[in-house]
Formats: sequence, C-alpha cells, structure tokens
Amino acid sequence: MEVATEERLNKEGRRAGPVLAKNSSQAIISPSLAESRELADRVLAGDRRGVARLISLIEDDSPEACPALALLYPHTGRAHVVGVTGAPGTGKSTLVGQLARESRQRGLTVGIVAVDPSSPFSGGAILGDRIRMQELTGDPGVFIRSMATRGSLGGLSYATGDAVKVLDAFGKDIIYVETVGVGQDEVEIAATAHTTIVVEAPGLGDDIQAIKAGILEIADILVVNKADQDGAERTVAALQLMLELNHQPQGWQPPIIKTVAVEGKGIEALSREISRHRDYLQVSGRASLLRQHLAEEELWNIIRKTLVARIMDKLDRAELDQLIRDIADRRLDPHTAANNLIAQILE
Ligand SMILES: Nc1nc2c(ncn2[C@@H]2O[C@H](COP(=O)(O)OP(=O)(O)OP(=O)(O)O)[C@@H](O)[C@H]2O)c(=O)[nH]1
Ligand SMILES: [Mg+2]
Repeated sequence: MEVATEERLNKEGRRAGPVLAKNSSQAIISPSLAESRELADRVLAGDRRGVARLISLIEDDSPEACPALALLYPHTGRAHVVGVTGAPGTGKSTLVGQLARESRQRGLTVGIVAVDPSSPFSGGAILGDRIRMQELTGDPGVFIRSMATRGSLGGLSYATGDAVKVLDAFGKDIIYVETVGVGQDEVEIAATAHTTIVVEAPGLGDDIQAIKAGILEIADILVVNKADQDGAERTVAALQLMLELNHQPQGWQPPIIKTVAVEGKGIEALSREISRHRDYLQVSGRASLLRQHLAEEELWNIIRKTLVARIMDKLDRAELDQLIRDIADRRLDPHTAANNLIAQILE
C-alpha cells in the first residue's frame, strides 16, 4: 500500500495531495538521522548553507527535516515573528525590505520568509528597488528566503512555521513573514506570527465593504501604504470606522499607520508600533498565552497531517477510488466512510 502512495506522489507530483505523508510516517525510522543531526548542528553554528538546505528539505517534505527540527526546537522561541499580509501589490515586500533595514540599524539580526511570492526574489522588485535589495542580501545579519507552500497538505502555516523555527534557532532576532492575503492564508499567518500587520493601499479598500471584516480579527497593526497616492485618507477613514464599530474596550487597540514604503516614510513609526506591540504582549502576560495558543494550533496541525498521512498509507488507490465511487453513487455516506477509515487507524 505504501507503494501506491509513492506511485501517486511520483505521478501527480508533490502538490497533488498526500504530500506530507512521506515526512511524518518515515521520519521516525529515517536512516539519515546522522544527516539530520549534522544539519541541526550547522544551523546552530551559524552556517547559512545549512539553513538554506534545511528549509529546502522542509519544502520538499523530506524525512530528514523532522528530526533536524526536533533537535533545533529547544533553541527556538527567542525571535519576534512579524507577519505581513495584504492584497497583491499593496507593497508588502517593499515594506518588509524597509523594516528589515530599520531593524538592522537598531542592531537586530533579521530573517525574511516570503511565502508564495508573486514576483521572484531574485527579480529585484521583490524588496522594492534593486539597490536596497542588494544592501540586504549582502548583509550577513539578514537571511532572506522565499518558499512555495501552496497546495501542501498541512497548509501555509505548517511549512512556514517550520522555516521560521529554523531562522529562530539560527539566531535571528526578528523574522518577517510575507504572505499574500488571499482567503484563508492571512488567517493562517496569524497562527505563526506574534505581531500581524495587515497592509492596505488606496483604491483597493476605499469601500468599507471591500475591506474584509476578518482582517480586524488578525490585525495587530493596520498599515495604509502608498500614502502618496490619492485616496489614502479615505482608506484610513474606512479602517478607522471599522475599528470603531468593532471597538474592544480592553486590550490592544490596533493602530493605523500611513506609510510610503518606496520612500521609507512612516517606517520608523511602524517599527515603533511593532516594538510597542511586542512590549504589550510581554507586559500584559499575553505573550505566554499566545505561545500556548500557537503551540496548540501547531499540535493539532501535526495531528491532522499525521492522521491523514497514515490513512493514505493504509489505502491503496483502487480501494480509495472504489470508496469515492460508493460515496458519489450514494451507496455509502461520507461520514460513515470517514469514520470507518479513522477507526481502522486508531485501532
Ligand atoms: N506609489 C507607491 N508605490 C509603492 C509603494 N510601496 C510599494 N510601491 C510599489 O508597488 C509595487 C508593488 O510593491 P511590492 O512591494 O512588490 O508589493 P507586494 O505587496 O509585495 O506585492 P506581491 O508580493 O506581488 O503581492 C511596486 O512597484 C512598488 O515599487 C508606495 O508607498 N507608494
Ligand atoms: Mg511581495
């Protein structure tokens, strides 16, 4: 049955479905534990190539990734993770580039993870202009990585979360994670980040209806970027109104910051708000609650992933196809089918 899963993976590629099955079920009996240990040691010793290699293994759902991550885990939990999300083209990469520069000026080391970037990282445009990009890539205090995770079974937060942990163990003080806010992804990024920044731009969200209500649940800081363009004030006013309608009498009040990322305007203020939010998390005791919340989310993610992987391992394709036909033709209901499969695994 294992063979059937392998075949399917080979035929349909890693985006087809039970991608992460390989990882979870084989990691335990991986013969390459020595390689995992060596990789973890390289990351802890500050070896950039080791970091790049491990993140690639995470992306590929390789069996060596899990044991290496397990070894690194005690060395994680120090970095401040800042999620930057928003609609395509709002200026997230430019902002992250500027924030990274600002962090470096304050003596912090920086990790950047861009998830499913629509523009390639090497293209220059990804972090605003080419010169600033080179300034960052040539700096040993900065580690930049783009990742493709869409379609993987565990969703966005799973692989991204692991890449963030690698950079955390690597010793980066602050890690920026850029994701395009489409549907579920922005919610998922909030499950990885300590501080979530939602980026809007004029024109995209002038209308209060056009600004998704969901962003208020995840936004610790709202940014209206491209404040040099017409309509910025309208966007600010629309966000303000939404905040007022959803006013929480206690706790953190998400500020709205106007920026012109291409000119570096508003970056200092934004940076200050990130620090202020970090302090708030510490002082209010929310940091430890957040840690527990993120740990629980992650645990369930892994359980879900592992269970699905184990079910996939047990099934062969013909059996699965028959089951699906039975459900489609109304010979069997999907609840009973799923419960039977789960019962077999948990026996
Ligand atoms: N006028 C103006 N343009 C900006 C500003 N910030 C970014 N841009 C431009 O907007 C375009 C998109 O910027 P990016 O930083 O790539 O935006 P993004 O949100 O990362 O885009 P995706 O990753 O493709 O979703 C680029 O041409 C930037 O130069 C700004 O403050 N004002
Ligand atoms: Mg971008």
